[in-house]
Amino acid sequence: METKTKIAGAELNSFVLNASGVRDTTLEELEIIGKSNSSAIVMKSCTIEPREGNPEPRCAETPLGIIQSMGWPNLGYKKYIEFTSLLKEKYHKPIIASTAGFSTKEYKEITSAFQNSPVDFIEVSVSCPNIENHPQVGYDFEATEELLSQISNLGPKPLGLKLPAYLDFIQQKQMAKIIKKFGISFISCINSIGNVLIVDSERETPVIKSRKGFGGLSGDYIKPIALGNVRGFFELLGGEVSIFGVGGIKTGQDAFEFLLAGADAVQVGTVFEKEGINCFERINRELGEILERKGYSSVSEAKGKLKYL
Ligand code: RRO
Repeated sequence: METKTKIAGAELNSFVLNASGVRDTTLEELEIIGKSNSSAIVMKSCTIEPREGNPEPRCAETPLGIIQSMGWPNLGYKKYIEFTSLLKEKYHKPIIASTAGFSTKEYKEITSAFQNSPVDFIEVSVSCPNIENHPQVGYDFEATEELLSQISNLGPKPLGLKLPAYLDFIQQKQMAKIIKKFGISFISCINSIGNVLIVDSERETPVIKSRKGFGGLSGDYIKPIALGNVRGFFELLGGEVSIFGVGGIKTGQDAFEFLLAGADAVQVGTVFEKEGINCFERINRELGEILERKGYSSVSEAKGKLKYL
């Protein structure tokens, strides 16, 4: 069964796409996503200048997920604008830019440039962990308002926010108010959970080197937290703002759980890293089978339909 869906009014031909940050930094990697069954191409969060990122080893897999402190390695936003034209022409699927910055001025320059590019959506990351002395903007509501007052009116393309995990409803409420105030079109819940530590007890060291072992956590560990954020925002935003569910989705059943919670589509990162491009077709097929077995005729029929006990 098809799993067509819509984000900010635009059609995606399936419910499953890649999440920013995994195998999406170089043109070669983006072309692999282009050829895959990912329903859009999400690009690595980019900064004004190219960055090499943090020292290696900066990423470690565990059976339940990944910890990483990549440090925003990317080619600089101008390259991603160049890539967008090429990718759109070749792969005919929506392209989502992901923006990062060290100041409002930088976010403004990058967002403005993407507004004047062929990109389809702009996902503004206010949740990048992993930079020394650079807090995640999304945990500072005043700073988020100030940022959005500068970048939410720079052009016609749908603007979204990649949010950090909120562990208290008051934080979700404050952010929902800001999302409505600035007419944000979509949100992506959640980024990896920042500043966790995984210890190798044999070596008596952290499992990654950068930032004394602190890193962002993804995969199975974070799925219930991501679900809680998707559901919280779905209720607060009344279904008016599109939601990408992100965090620990590796099967069609996971995708279905996010759909019930209120997601319009899901982005997959950790499973893409571990399994490769096959994951897009597989998760999508599994989701279609579940919908069919349960008698739903479309994704939209099941959206947000979580039943309370
Ligand atoms: O590059 C990174 O360290 C990174 C980014 Br920009 C992000 O948004 N989330 C993450 O877990 N790592």
